[in-house]
Amino acid sequence: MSNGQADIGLIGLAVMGQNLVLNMADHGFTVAVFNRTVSKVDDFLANEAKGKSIVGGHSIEEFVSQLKQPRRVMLMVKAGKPVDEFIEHLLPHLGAGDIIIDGGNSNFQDTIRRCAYVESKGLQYIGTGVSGGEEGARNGPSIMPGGSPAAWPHVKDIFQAIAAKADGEPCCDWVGENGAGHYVKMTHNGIEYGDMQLICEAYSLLSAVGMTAPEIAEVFTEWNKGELDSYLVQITSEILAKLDPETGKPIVDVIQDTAGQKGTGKWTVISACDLGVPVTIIAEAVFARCLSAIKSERVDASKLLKGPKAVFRGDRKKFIEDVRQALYASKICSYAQGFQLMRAAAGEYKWNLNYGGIAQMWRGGCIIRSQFLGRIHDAFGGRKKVVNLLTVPFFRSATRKAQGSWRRVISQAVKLGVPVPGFMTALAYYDGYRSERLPANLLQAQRDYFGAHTYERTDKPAGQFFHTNWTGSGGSITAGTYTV
Ligand code: NBP
Repeated sequence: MSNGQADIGLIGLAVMGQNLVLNMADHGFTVAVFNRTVSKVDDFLANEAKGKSIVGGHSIEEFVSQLKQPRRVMLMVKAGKPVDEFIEHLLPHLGAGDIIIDGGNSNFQDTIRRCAYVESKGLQYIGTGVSGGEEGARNGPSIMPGGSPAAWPHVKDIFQAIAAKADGEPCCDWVGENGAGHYVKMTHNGIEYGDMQLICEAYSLLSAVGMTAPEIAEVFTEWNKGELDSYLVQITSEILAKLDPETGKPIVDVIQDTAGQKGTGKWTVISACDLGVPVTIIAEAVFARCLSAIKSERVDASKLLKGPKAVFRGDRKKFIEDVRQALYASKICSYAQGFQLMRAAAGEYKWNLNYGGIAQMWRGGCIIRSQFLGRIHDAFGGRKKVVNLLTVPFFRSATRKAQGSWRRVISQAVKLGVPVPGFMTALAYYDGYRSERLPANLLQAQRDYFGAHTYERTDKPAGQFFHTNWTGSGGSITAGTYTV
């Protein structure tokens, strides 16, 4: 192949990069590749890429010379410093209008900074979320691009061709300016943490009433046929059914109960705190992983701290249905919180997010893909303004139907001493969100008592602030108002 013919270049030949390149080649695009460890370029060309429309460079210069103009260079490298380093290596070899795309799990704040920097050099920048892991990258991921709007028409055909499809529509569309794509991907990952935690709590409750992993696998298989139909429920049933070839036991029973995390859930919660949005289910999911990680402390504490002696004596079949409803209602709350978070971020960072479009992007290819996202897509149809998904008729009726079960499950968990932080915080959010009056009146009084922070009154217009001289000795001086 002659130089300058590749439609796109990709740097970073690890699991995601290689599979994306093969996916692009399958869709008729010519792809140039490069990697820090250059020997991986030759290995790839000689093996997986053999006979396909894929070329390789042994230096950045050679790689760039293989690209059509405007040059499109996608980075699929480890998030963080490697992205900044590659941008610096690339800039001297690229020109006005060329496009640098970061497809890794970068922090959206880094993407905002990099987008401004690359644009200041006369180039275009895209920060895009890519979800679906190895399998998604190969056969159709969910792709969430944001950055320089003028770059989108130049990558749209490639991205939409390689993306997953749901009802024939690509799970990829333009998200918004600068860090919007990576923000939406971060929120996706946060929601993924929530979904996984809620599923684990359902499994934990069913185990606590005496069910074995293969029995619970069957329950998940059934659940996957209804409202909970999703990739994560499907793989959960497969995981629970799998036996360990060494011991013959269910493999989940021999896997250590300490969870890892790479940080996108934590970023979601940090952003939620910054924006003042209660994403309590994702927060509990992050903290549940933290609690799981202190295994040796838990082992010691298990010998010291006693729980209830209760055993389950109810109807197991009814309980299984109650758990299903509790899982469904909690999941609705988690997505309601996630979309509230994106709405607040859109206001803060001036992004014009299309929430129905985001639900569509998540319907296929990614880890949280589900039938349920189709309902969310419909709820936002035609860019309908939705303050909170909980108030949409479909979800209102679903939570109303589920709440008896939800409350019974949590009561049972408390009686049995089974931790279900996700279910509990979801219900607390539901009850809090539907409360016309919360005990924050007392909280404001406390703040005013010790810090003269003032309060508003129910019988006076909002925006007027009052202070009480609670002890008779504090005087009428008030503290400056601050938020958070
Ligand atoms: P990794 O995140 O493991 O990154 C490997 C690539 O980064 C290799 O090309 C490696 O080059 C390069 N690299 C590293 Br490591 N340090 C570097 C440095 N200091 N300078 C330059 N290059 C460096 O690969 P991955 O799992 O394919 O993920 C790629 C991106 O996609 C990441 O941001 C990841 O978070 C994101 N992502 C991953 C998944 C997944 O399921 N794995 C899913 C969705 C998104 P080398 O070959 O020379 O070491």
